Amino acid sequence: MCPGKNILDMSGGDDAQSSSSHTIWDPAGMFNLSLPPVFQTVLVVNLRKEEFMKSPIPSLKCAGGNAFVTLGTLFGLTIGGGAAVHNAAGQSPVTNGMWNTLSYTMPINPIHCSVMHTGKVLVVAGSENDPDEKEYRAAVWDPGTGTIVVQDLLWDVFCNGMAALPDGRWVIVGGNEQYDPFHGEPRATVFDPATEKFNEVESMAHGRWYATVTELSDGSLMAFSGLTETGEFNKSVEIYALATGWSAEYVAPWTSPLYPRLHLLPDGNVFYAAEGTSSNLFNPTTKSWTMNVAHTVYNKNRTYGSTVLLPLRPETGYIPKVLSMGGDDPATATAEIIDLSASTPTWRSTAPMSLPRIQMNAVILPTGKVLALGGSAINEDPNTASLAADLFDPVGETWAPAGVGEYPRLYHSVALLLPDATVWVAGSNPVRGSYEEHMEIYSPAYLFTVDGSAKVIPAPRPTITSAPTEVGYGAKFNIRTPNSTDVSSVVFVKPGSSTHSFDMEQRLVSLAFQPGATGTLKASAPPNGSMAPPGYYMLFLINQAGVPSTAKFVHLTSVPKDRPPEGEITSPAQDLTIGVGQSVDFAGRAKDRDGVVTGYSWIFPSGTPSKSSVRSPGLVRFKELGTYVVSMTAFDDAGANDPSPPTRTIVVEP
Ligand SMILES: [Cu+2]
Repeated sequence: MCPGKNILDMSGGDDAQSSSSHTIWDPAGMFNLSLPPVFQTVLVVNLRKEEFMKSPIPSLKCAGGNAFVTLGTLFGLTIGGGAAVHNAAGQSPVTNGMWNTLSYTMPINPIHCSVMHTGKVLVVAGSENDPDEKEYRAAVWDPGTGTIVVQDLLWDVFCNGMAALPDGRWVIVGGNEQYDPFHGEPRATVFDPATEKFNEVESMAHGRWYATVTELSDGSLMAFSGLTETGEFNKSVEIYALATGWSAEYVAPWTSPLYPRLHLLPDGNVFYAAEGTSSNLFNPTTKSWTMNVAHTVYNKNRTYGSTVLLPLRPETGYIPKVLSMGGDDPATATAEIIDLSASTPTWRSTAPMSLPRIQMNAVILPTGKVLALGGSAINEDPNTASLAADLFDPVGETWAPAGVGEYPRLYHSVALLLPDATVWVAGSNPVRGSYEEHMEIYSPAYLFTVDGSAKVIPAPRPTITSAPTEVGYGAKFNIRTPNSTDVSSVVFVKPGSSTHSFDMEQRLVSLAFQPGATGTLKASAPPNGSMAPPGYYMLFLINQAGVPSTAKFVHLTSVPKDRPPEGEITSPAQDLTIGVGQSVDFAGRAKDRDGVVTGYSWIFPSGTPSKSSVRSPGLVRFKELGTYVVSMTAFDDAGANDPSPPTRTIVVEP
C-alpha cells in the first residue's frame, strides 16, 4: 500500500528531441548494432522545473553478480563512453536476455504507468506518496526520443485505477483525497494521447483509492473496490461508458481487497483471482456475483503477488487460464493456475518461481511467455530483493532464468511491455519521500543470437511492412511482411497498465493466419469483445526462431468502417477566466463525414448544470473557485465518438 508505514493487508472483510539512432559500429565489419531508441541521446524536458538535462551516452548495465564486462567485450568490439554490461556469472544474453539501465532517470514517482497507442508511456503519479506534496503530477515518456514531459493535474490521482477507452484515451479513476488515514477521491479524468492533456469527466458516486478498472466486452469500464471518501471499502461496482457516464452502483455481496486482480474472460464475465483465497465471478449483464467458484492452493492471501490471464489462442479453443504467483509476507515463490473453461474450475499448483516475490510485476511477452520480476522476500526490504527474473512458458509450465535486474523493485514499481518487444521497469518506493529513479530495459533472450564464431549478435527480426490501422471483429486482413514464409505466430497484445504489482489491461490474443500473396499474410481479427475488448492493440509477428517484430498499433473496433465525428466548441471561442458565480454560454457543433451526428455529451466540472446532452447547452454557472476543463464529446449514428474531444478551460477567480 501507499504509506511509509506499510499497510500490508489489502484485504477487505474485516478490515524535446534526441539525435539520431545511436549505432555501435563493429570495426571488424561483422555487424552494425542499432540499439533500441531508448538508448539514444536524451533530452529530458521537465515543464514543472523547466529543467533541461542532457545525457550524451547511454550507460548500459546488465544484471547482478560481480562479473562486470564491457559491452565491447560482450559483442567482441570496443566502444567508448563507458558503456558497460554487467552479466551474472554463467548467464548470456542468448539464453537469459539482457538488463540495461537507462542513462536518464524518471523525474516523478512512476506509480501507475500505461502504454499509449502513440507508442509513448503515460506516467500518473499525483502526490507521489508524499502527504506534503500539493502539486499533482503526471508525465509522458517517449521511449523513441527519450523525452519526458511533466505536467500538473488539478487533483491528487495518487494510487488510481486506469484503463483505456475503445478510442484509445485513458480513464483515470479516483485517487487520493487525504493521507493518514487514506480517503478516496470520487473524481475521474481522461487523458487524451492526441493532445496529451487531461480533462475531467463525471464523478463516481463515491471515492476510490486503490480501485481496479477493467475493460468489459462492450468497451465500458468497470470500477471496483478502493477506499471511499470516508475511508471505507467501496463495495460497489460502477461501470463507465462514454455516452452515458457512470452507471448506478451495483453493491457486491462481499468486500473486495484493494486493487483486486480482475480479468475479463472470453464468456464476458470478470474473474476475481487474488489476493484472497476464494475466487469469485462477476456477470456484467446481470450485475451479479457468483461467490467461491474456486479456492486457491496457497492457503493465505497472495498480498502483492500478481495474476495474469494467459494467452488466448484460437488453436487451443481460446481456453482461458489464469496464472497467480507470489505475494504474501514473508513472500512465496509458489504459483498456481486455474482453467476457467472447466465445468468446475480448480486452482492447481504449477512450478514455482526461482525466488519469492512480494511487490512483483508480471509481464506477458509477444511470445506468450510471462516475465516475473522484482519484489522481495520480505515486504519493503531491499536487502531481500529478488533481483533475478524468471520467464514462464505457459505451454510446458516451466520457468527459465531471465537475467538479473540491477535495482530492487518493490512497492510502487512498474513493468510494461514496450512496442519494441523489450520490457521497461521503473520505480520502487518502499520509503516515503524517495523512490528509485533509475529505469531499466530488459531485452529478452529472443533479441539475441550468435554468429558463426559464437559471438553474441542481435537476432534478425521479422518486420511488418504494412497492416491496417483499424480492423473489425472477425475481419480478415492483410499484413505485408518480407518474412511471410517464416512467421510462426501473429498476436495482438493489449498495451499494459501497471501499478501495485498488477496490470489491469495486458492480454494476449493470438490470431489465426494463413499465407496470402507473396510477402503477405492474411490474419483473422479476434472474434468478439470478450476475447479482446475494443481499443488499440500491439500487432507483433513472431518468426520460427521465436523472435518478435516490433509492434504496429492496430485499432480493434466494432465499427471499423465508420469514421468518427469531429466536434468543435463554438462558444466560448477560447479559454476563459471568470468571477465566482458567473455563467458561461456554451455552444458547439460536430460533423460526421460518413453519417450523422446523433448526440453530444458535455461535462461541466463543478458547474450548474454539471453535464448536458444537447448541442448548445447555454448558460452554465460556476460557483466554486478553481480551474475546470469543460469537454464536449460528439457521437454518430454508428455509435462512434470523437476520439479527441474539444475542451475549454474555465478559471474561476474571486
Ligand atoms: Cu499506492
